[in-house]
Amino acid sequence: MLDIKKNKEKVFLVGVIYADEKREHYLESMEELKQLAITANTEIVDLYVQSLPRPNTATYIGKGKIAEIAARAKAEEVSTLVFNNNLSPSQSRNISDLTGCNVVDRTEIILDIFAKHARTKQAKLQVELAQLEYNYTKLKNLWKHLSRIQGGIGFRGPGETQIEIDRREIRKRTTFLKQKLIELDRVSETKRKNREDFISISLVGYTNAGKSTLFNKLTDEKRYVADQLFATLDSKTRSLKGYHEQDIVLTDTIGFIRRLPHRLVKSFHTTLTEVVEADLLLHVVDVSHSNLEELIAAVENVLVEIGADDLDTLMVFNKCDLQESKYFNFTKKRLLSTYRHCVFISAETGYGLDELDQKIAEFIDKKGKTTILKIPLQLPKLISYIHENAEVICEDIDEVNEVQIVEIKIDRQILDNIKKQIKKYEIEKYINN
Ligand SMILES: Nc1nc2c(ncn2[C@@H]2O[C@H](COP(=O)(O)OP(=O)(O)OP(=O)(O)O)[C@@H](O)[C@H]2O)c(=O)[nH]1
Ligand SMILES: [Mg+2]
Repeated sequence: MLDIKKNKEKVFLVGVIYADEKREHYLESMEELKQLAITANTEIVDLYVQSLPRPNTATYIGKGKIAEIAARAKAEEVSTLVFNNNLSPSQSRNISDLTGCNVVDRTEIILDIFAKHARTKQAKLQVELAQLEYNYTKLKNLWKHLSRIQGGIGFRGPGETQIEIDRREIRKRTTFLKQKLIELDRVSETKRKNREDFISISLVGYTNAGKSTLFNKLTDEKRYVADQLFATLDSKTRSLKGYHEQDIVLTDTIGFIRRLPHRLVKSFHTTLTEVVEADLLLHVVDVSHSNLEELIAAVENVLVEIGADDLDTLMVFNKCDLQESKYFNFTKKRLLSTYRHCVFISAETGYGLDELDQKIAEFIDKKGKTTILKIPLQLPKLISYIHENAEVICEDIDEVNEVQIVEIKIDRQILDNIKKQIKKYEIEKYINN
């Protein structure tokens, strides 16, 4: 029989606890790195955690620790070190030289999982874009580093020239991928348009919270569900079963994680559009997680980043079946006092789904026909146009994000035109960025 374990890459996980960091907090993030490494199909041989006032500039962890790891790696045939933080290009290179191992940082392992899990054309392009952009940043830093050491005016070493060529190639490919994604986005936009008279609900939440399980339960789909991180990388929309069938569509999409690389969020912009344009978000939370507030905060941060933080949100506390009843009552009480709109369910057993259904129905009944828009301040004519053509309920200026937020009642067709203008502006900004 084939021993699958033998084919797995053997790895050590490595992390640093800084002086100002809580140990418990850090260990949890190491636990998450463990999950990432398992999802990436590696065999974890051991974990190394070092307490340091600050990371070592040259080797990230101490030289002594590096020597210890190098010896163990050789003895145990470990080929890769996975770091719980992002490393500078010179740190990666130094560690690799000293240990003879491949060095992978947190962003790279996330990108590796994304690459393995990408199924649709769109997801594949999005992952490639994120990988290129991450490599580009690394090359840029490496280039800076080389020019600092080799320094002399007019000096152009062969390494430097190669990096210049790589950078140009990466830039070319990046522009190509962005264009392709915009083309695919047009197709998705047409699909979204056909659904415009529907009320749209999107599932958001930390990876592994149970979004796809709930999606399958509420629709007739059989999406891939797995006890691993980032099982879902694309989005899918289906109409909701039962009572609201004609009116509501539900979208399942990619899960979030703490310290999700910013570039990844940007690359997944087309997939995440479904989230931004939803009428209601169902924020699915794994209630059995020991530190769920932090997971909620991580998701909220990404929602801010993609501009979906002001949408109506219902907190859906899932996996209630995993909680022992005495703790569950305590947790429930605490969460009820913090979150006004919440419901407790188990997507697996069906517990609480009637209540969820009822909350969704209440939301639909309540939802008037007003729309909230964020208009870039750079589009003053569009703002005047809105004043002339819509009934403005209220408005405010968000100076930090340079947008005017308006709540309006408006004709559907005019709203479409306005959205198109905003989209066009955002795409141009995105390509030029
Ligand atoms: N016990 C229990 N397990 C659940 C429940 N809901 C989901 N799970 C399990 O949790 C794991 C993750 O479920 P998914 O539905 O794939 O989670 P997801 O949020 O879509 O995850 P990503 O797509 O990776 O972001 C699977 O093993 C599910 O079987 C639940 O209510 N109770
Ligand atoms: Mg999923």
